[in-house]
Amino acid sequence: MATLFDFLQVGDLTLPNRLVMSPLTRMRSKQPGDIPQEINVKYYAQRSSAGLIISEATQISQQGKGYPATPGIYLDEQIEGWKKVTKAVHEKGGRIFLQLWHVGRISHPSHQPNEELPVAPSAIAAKNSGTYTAEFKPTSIVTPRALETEEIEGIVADFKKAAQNSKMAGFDGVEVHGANGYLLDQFLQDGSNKRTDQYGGSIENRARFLFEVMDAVISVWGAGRVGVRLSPYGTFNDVSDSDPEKLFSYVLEQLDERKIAFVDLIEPRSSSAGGEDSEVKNAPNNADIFRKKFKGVLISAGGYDAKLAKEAVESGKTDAVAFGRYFISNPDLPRRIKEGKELNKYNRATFYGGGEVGYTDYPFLD
Ligand code: 8OZ
Repeated sequence: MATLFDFLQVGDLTLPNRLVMSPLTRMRSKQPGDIPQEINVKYYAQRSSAGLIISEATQISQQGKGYPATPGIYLDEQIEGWKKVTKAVHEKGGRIFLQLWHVGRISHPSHQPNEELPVAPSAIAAKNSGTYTAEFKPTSIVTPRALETEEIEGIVADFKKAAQNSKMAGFDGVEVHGANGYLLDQFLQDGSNKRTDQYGGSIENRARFLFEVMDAVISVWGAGRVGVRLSPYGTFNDVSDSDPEKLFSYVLEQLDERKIAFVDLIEPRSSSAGGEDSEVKNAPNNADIFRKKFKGVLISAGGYDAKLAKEAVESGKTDAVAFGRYFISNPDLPRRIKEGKELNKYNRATFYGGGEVGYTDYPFLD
């Protein structure tokens, strides 16, 4: 029986525990320029006792941006900023992957190059999704423009370049963001993908873009330093599919063949991304449904507390558990869980934007 505090081999890395820090959008990079800065260095360094840190979602290009002050990994200054983060985490004995992100239709012209329309598989707006302008004013998203077939290889190239940049920035590997209704998920699921070219229609076609990206990123890092985040049955950002089990079974089988470091699966029971905490009743259990399709390391995320995490790892349901909200409010989360200590409460009002308050000022045990 494995426990939360046993080592775990994840691709080329050996993690000292199975508590992963989830990728967490915090919107606190230096403006203008979306550059990681000193408070970001401090925040990540504080959390370096995680078995693995996965960075906040980081846009691979200006076109991939959808929210204010999220960091990028396509400019030299951004690479320099990230270097300080990875150095500080490594000095404290931690490990950190960068999450590579393109938001697709979940954007607004104010974030796009030349105030153009955001791009998507099809010209269909996500319902009930919003974002903020650069000044943090709430704004609705817009109906996107469908990508031309010929444009897709350019985005794959942006992912590849971003993977190379993340290597220069000193990360230990990368996670491709294929979840939560952003660009790659918009292509996967047939509610948002109505294309008639080789990137739409059949499951194989809808998954083509994801695998072109995965293969490009693997060519840079090697499969042992690449993971992917997926959210089957998730509804955030208005994604839906007519047959999620069939779609994601295919995706996980294909990922299995590539022998990547891990798959990070979000459980649909937790629909808290962006909004209030809520529990989806009778949600399907992704770890149960998809574990047999992917034989490598599974990281499970979404709505875990210490007790649920312990049970999930000890029963073999998952290999590791990713914590989001509790890693925000507990920089020393692994120690607190190990010692059975109380967890600091998180304050949702300071999740997005701002400075050190609600970011680097959550207390350690001592
Ligand atoms: C909350 C707010 C903005 C972005 C995700 C990157 O859900 C996000 C995100 C979450 O994956």
